[in-house]
Amino acid sequence: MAILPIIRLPDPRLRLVSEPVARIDGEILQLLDDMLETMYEAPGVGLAAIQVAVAKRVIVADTARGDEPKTPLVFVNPEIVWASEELNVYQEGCLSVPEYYEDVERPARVRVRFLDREARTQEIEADGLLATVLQHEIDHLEGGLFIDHLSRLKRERVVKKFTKAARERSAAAQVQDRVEA
Ligand code: GNR
Ligand code: NI
Repeated sequence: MAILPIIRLPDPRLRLVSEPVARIDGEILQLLDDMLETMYEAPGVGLAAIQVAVAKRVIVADTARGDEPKTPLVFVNPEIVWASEELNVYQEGCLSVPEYYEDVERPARVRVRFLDREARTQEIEADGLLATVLQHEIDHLEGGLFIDHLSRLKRERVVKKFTKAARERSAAAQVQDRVEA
C-alpha cells in the first residue's frame, strides 16, 4: 500500500482522457488499493486515477460518514447507463482543486455499469452524495473538472488563483534548491 501524490489544478494531466483498462491484473489491483489509501488519507469521498497521474479508467469512492464503518467501492471502466431527469444540487469540492467549494447541479440518481475487482460486470444505482461523486469521478476520466460546471467568470477566477499558487510554489522550491546546493 502507498499514499500517492495528488496532482492539482492547473496540471495539464487533469485534462487527459483516461484509457480503458484492458485486463484487471496485479498492477490494477495495487493501483485500486493505493487509490483507496490515498483517498482515506486526504481525506476525500472519491478519487479518479488521473488525480494520481495515472490515465486509466479507474475510480474509488466511499461516502460513509466518519462515525460509520468504511464502505470502500472500486469501479473499473465505469459508464453512466442511465441518469434521472430529476436534478440535485450539491456543494462539490475536489482534491485537485483544494479548499474550493461550489454548488453544482447534476442528475439526482444514476445507474453506473462497471467492472469489479474480479472483472465481473456490475451495475449500481446511486442517489444522494454517491450519485454526485460518481458523476464527478466519471467527469475526471474525460478530463473534466467540477469547475467546468460553473460560470466562466467563477472558473477563470479559480484557475487564475491556482495558477498563481503553483507559480509561487515553484519559485519557493527554486530558492530552496539554491540554498541547499
Ligand atoms: O472528496 C471529495 N468530495 C466531494 C464532495 C462533493 C462532490 C464531489 C466530491 S469528490 C471529492 C474528491 C475528489 O476530488 N474526487 O475526484
Ligand atoms: Ni475531483
